[in-house]
Amino acid sequence: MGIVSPGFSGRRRAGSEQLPPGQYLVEDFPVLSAGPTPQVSTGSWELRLETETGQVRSWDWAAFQALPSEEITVDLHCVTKWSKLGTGWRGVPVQTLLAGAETGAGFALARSYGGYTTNLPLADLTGGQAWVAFEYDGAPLEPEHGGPARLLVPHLYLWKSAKWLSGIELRAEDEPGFWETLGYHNYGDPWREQRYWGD
Ligand SMILES: Nc1nc2c(c(=O)[nH]1)N[C@H]1C(S)=C(S)[C@@H](COP(=O)(O)O)O[C@H]1N2
Ligand SMILES: [Mo]
Repeated sequence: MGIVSPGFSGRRRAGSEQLPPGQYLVEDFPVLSAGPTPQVSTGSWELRLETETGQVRSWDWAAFQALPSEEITVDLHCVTKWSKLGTGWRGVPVQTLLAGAETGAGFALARSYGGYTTNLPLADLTGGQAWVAFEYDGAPLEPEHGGPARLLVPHLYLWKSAKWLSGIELRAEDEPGFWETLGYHNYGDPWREQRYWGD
């Protein structure tokens, strides 16, 4: 077991390379949800981090808001082929939530209010490439886009960015989440066009 430490940081691309293969640009912000929007009030909101040995930490809204957050501008790429460039968010780096957590886990499962799940390597949540975002475009994140707070992992297809985030479980073994079980790629790198199983 070790302490989670900062790793590599996300790739940066410029100019004509901004759109991954097979994607088209949108100017609006589509809403894609597999079910109804859960109504989660900040008064009852809780974010839970559980390690593979069962250690649990949790933050209520006030404790979460007291964490250092940062403004980020990132591109979004949905597996249904729309991309939106230069979106502005405020969020707490996942690295900050993990700081000091004793874990040797290689994987994480994000859980949402409403039951949605998605899996990813823990390394993709650290090193300044993933946030728990609670503002979009300078305003509180709207419920339809995942408010009060959502995971934001912009270097992977957007289904990995769990809306209405309720928890992150650190795991020794990988376990496919909602869309991954239904045939979406286990990793989902838009630059390698990893949309579905076998891509
Ligand atoms: N909890 C939850 N998170 C989710 C989803 C969902 O259905 N439920 N859909 C995913 C998919 S497929 C996409 S493309 C993005 C869409 O985010 P948006 O609605 O803010 O555009 O959310 C992702 N996160
Ligand atoms: Mo999606």
